[in-house]
Amino acid sequence: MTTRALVRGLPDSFVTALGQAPGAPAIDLALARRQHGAYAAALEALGLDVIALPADEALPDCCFVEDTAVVAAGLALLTRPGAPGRQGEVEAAAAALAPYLDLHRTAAPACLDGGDVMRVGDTFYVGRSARSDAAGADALRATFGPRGFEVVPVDVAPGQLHLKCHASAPLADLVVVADGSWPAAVGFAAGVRVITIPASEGYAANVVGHGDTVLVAAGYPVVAERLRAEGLEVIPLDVSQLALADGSLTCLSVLF
Ligand code: CIR
Repeated sequence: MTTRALVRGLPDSFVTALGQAPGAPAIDLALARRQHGAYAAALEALGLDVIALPADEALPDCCFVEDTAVVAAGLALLTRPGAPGRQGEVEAAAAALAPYLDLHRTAAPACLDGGDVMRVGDTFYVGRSARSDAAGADALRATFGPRGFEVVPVDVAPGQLHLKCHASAPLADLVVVADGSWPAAVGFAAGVRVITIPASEGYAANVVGHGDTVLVAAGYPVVAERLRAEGLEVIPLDVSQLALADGSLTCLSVLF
């Protein structure tokens, strides 16, 4: 079965994207675009069918398409992003996904960002964050519960944008978490392997898996080594300019 990846280009206004830390270097737009292009090319090289939406100048953060939809079991839950200025990103994703998936919507006033939703097998862990609330988790449950998914709320550490900033599930039975970022009380199903990586490499806990390959942020040797030890092929990608806008690897695509 073909796996598709929805991605979206970077507008010039990306230099004003949310999440830039005071005093951080300015975003190099040309480099950011090259890094984004390399990401899409890596997905293509893995055999994914990449659907690239054009950027919208009115939506500086539109490349972070993950936040607009949660996809599983032939359904897409279109989100209602917690940052009001990002809510306009959803319609283009809806139009792109409509030919393939049965669309559901997150009704106002609920808020949900895809970056707060981590699927591990048939469980969705959903962050309670500044962007996603209890009603957003309810929307997830209403959409996917009838398909047999469980929804487990997880408190996101203060100061952390999304649940998946420091965690991801590159395989249905493999989770990568940064030390100290995942509440000890929230466990995983039997059979799920958990790689805990040093907090100093926490940014790179966010990886994208496809088959036995993982895309990993370049420059994080412990994470790369731990994934290789799991038998995975590691493809390092430099995403330094996307990171300046609080973005990481999963944020840049919706895989379905
Ligand atoms: C934002 O603050 O919304 C964007 N600058 C970054 C979004 C990153 N998305 C993600 O982690 N899923």
